[in-house]
Amino acid sequence: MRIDIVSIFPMLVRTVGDFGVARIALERSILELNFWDPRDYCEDNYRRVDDRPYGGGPGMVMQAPPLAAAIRDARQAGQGRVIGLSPQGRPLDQATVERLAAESALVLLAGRYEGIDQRLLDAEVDEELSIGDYVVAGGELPAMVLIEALVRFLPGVLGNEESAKTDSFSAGLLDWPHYTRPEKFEGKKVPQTLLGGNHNEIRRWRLRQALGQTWLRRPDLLEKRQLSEEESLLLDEFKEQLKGQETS
Ligand code: 9D3
Repeated sequence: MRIDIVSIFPMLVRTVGDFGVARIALERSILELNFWDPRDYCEDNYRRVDDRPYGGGPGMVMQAPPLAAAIRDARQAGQGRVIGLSPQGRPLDQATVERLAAESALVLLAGRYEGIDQRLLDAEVDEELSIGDYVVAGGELPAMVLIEALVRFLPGVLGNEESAKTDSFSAGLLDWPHYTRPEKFEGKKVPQTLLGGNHNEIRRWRLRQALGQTWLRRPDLLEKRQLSEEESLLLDEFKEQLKGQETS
């Protein structure tokens, strides 16, 4: 996948490729990152990309002309759809990540200041995405979040076939609890089921925990999801176990 990033802080966004899965993807040429700095497209000698908002008020607005020129070059070079990172965008979710990961190229637009001239957004941006209902200072970290999420779905990135399998087993649920050595830590033992070799019991334990933790912490996720007969039974077992713990 080729990703072209339009940002006044290319050095910030490029660090996403210095570590972890994105680094592996870059090394294997499964991922290519290209950068387009709107300041390189300024007409003035001060490399200005912002100006005061029409109508008044605090903060500055990113000007359309340098952004338009950078996006046009990025589009021409990469041929990708333009995704704008914005607090006004649709909240990013896993289904969107998987849909975008199937594209061969994307252009990501990361803004700074209070916002971007609306005429630029109307003319050049195909889709606007937010990473959640909280405020960060610009679109660069959201773009990096999207890149890391996308890379996990690119074919040939280490472990992604195995992860895809477990992800579909527990799709729409929170993870089950994980344990590794030592078997006893500060007096607390690893659940007995995980130490035995009964794979069906281990599978049922994990699914029961995933359903139970989701019910406790994110009931909104369960409402969106239809439970199978086995899943309903396992969730009931989790609730019964919880009652037992409360009275003991
Ligand atoms: C008071 C109005 N603010 C909008 C919520 C102004 C404003 C704050 C921060 C405008 C832009 C920004 C910079 N943020 C992003 O560009 C951004 C973002 C975010 O702040 N939260 C979640 N997702 C995203 S994607 C891009």
